[in-house]
Amino acid sequence: MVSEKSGRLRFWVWAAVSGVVSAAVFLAAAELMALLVAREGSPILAVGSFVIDIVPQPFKEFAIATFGEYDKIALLVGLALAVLIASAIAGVLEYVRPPLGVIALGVAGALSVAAILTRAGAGPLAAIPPIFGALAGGTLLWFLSARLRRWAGGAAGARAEGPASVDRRLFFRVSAIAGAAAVVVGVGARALINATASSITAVRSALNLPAPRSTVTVPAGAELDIPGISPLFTPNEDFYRVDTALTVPSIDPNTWRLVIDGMVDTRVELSFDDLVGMGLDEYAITLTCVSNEVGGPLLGTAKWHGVPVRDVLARAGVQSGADMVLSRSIDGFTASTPLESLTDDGLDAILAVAMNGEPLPLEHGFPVRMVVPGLYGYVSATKWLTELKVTTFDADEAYWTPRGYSAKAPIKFSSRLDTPRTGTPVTVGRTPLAGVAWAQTVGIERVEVSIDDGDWQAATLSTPINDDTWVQWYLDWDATAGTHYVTVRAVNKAGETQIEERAPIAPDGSTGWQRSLITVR
Ligand SMILES: Nc1nc2c(c(=O)[nH]1)N[C@H]1C(S)=C(S)[C@@H](COP(=O)(O)O)O[C@H]1N2
Ligand SMILES: [Mo]
Repeated sequence: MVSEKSGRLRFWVWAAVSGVVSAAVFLAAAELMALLVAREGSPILAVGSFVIDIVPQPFKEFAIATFGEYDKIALLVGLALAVLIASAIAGVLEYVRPPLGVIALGVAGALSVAAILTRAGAGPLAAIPPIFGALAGGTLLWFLSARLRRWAGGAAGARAEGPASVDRRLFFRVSAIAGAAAVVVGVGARALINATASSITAVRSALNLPAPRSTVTVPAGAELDIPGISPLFTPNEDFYRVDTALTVPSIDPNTWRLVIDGMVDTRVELSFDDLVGMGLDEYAITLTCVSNEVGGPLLGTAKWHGVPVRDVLARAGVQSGADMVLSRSIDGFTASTPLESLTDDGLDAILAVAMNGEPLPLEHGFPVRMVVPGLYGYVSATKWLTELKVTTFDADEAYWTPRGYSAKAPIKFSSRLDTPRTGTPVTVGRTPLAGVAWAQTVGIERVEVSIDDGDWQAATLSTPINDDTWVQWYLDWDATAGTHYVTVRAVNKAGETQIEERAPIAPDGSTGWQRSLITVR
């Protein structure tokens, strides 16, 4: 004999299951429609991107600090858990107080429509997937819940055969079929949507970029041979990635256009061939993220092939009064770059099409991105570039400006110890202390090391390629047993010493000297 209470609990569990199955059908139906009519109409991605855009800054920093480059996967897992719990509740609601559960699904559909239509580049068709999904999920929940209530009613009447068992069988059969169909259709539709990305991967592989007219000269002694030091050029697959894109945009270079507009004499539209036809040159530039903590990993150096932004802007003719270029990505991200950082003759601000000898990897902005020496990425390094709007800081605002970061952000020069690392003990004896230091556009004059807060010792520098790239440094150390503090600081070619005082990454970049605890045994 089951007690009446556990009997009732059983139906609540099945009610929760009916909610989860209906939500799965909602999402799968929406993915199918997204595949057929409007890719940007996927509720999962739109709601995820919406959350990325609205979560408060401290939470974002926490996510990056905790999950690192897996922050987006963490977000999707969190979102999936929230959907699971909410849909189970909707199932129970529909069971005890119909039509509250169906109404909840309708609200979820309406919120998805809002999240989708407020995203950059979403047409009205993009509302179809969530509406279709909500209709499919809502209908299923209504049906399953009605079967469940009749089955429960029949079971309470203690009839073994008859209508109750018909409802029970229908409930299970329809739940199982709908659940399985949702998984197959949802996963299949997502896979097909992702296949677009792989077709762009194929286009990228087949792309034959002309050789650059000039190449970077790497002087002898530019790269130190010390195990554990950052290589002079960061391989593309090891290059840090930071962006707000939940899925990597897939842009076909054959249909890509760059629009130069705003305060210009003539609005200009360039195709990929137009841009490449202007002639490519090679530039070595170190990119740095404002989110890089002292001693952190969020920077890298590459050889970029590209065209000076100044030449591209000249085609449109910049009008007087402008002081900023708002660069826009296909996904709506924008960066505000001071006009003079792009037009000054001595600065190599470029539109890059290649990174370390190959077309830009998709995650790094294929087919065209900006690279500006001396400015943090969020105010300059727009990936998947589609527009350069010549404007003013008074008139326009970039993505991160209302989110707690400065509109202008030159890189604060800094230095890092790469080896040895805290937590990786070294053996007693001679050990090189080594790392990198960067002061883009100014150059590094000197790197100094202090062991156990003793005198500052000058490290040996690698021969710099130019002032826009980092230099490597090392200092031979006679490591004695025990624990030691190693502190590093740089001096730039303007004679300034790296700022000692600690500052957080917001609003315009961290400062401080890296002080590492090294164990020797
Ligand atoms: N479209 C787009 N471009 C972007 C970003 C972004 O979020 N979206 N992030 C910027 C930031 S914060 C940095 S630090 C650099 C990082 O470039 P990477 O991912 O190629 O290293 O890209 C910049 N360009
Ligand atoms: Mo960044």
